[in-house]
Amino acid sequence: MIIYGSVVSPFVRKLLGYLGEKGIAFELKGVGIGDPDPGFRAASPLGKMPAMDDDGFLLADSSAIIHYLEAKYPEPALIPADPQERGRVIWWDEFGDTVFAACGGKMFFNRIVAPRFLGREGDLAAAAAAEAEELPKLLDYLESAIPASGFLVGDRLTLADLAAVSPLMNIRHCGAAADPARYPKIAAWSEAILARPSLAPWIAKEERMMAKLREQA
Ligand SMILES: N[C@@H](CCC(=O)N[C@@H](CS)C(=O)NCC(=O)O)C(=O)O
Repeated sequence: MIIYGSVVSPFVRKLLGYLGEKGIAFELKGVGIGDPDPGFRAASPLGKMPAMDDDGFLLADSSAIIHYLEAKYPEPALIPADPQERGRVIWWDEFGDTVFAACGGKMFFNRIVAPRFLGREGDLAAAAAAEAEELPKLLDYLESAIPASGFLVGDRLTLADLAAVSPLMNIRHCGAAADPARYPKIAAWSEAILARPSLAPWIAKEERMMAKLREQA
């Protein structure tokens, strides 16, 4: 199976963690925004990452790919069968992919992607507004919702944890990591999820990339 994407995309990071937790073998083919790679363009009609080629079956969108894989490889279940748990997992997947990724994206795109990868100025006012006005509300909600189990849904890792933790990395790359004094539960939960063997090597790789970018600046 080929996965197209970049390790710094929140949607790709979520999928990489999912694949690792499921033990599904894959090859990551690195592509950037607007990449002309024909395999990527065929798999992703809108040119967005991630996209997948599973032995000729092409699919784009992190959640679409994950639902396909969950049906194909049911164990271990990362989308629970229990109706209430399933509903809450999908809630967190939406939270991660929509409001949280959008807020982190305004910060990460305008401060890092535009100037460093696309060679143009980012909208720094939009990044600052997202950090000042959107981020605190989202972090306050997340802090209030992390249960004592250390997992967002039930007492084991699910897609919920991968989806909600992923945009935090982009925010962290912008130097705006959640303050552990104000957000102790987010700090402990995110540290534990990001340290899992499914994610840790990818996180180390993207941190090396970010360090290199800072050196070049
Ligand atoms: N809902 C999609 C979002 C994918 C997405 O927006 N990916 C971004 C990178 S983080 C992208 O490829 N943007 C390029 C573009 O919009 O042209 C998913 O979950 O995969």
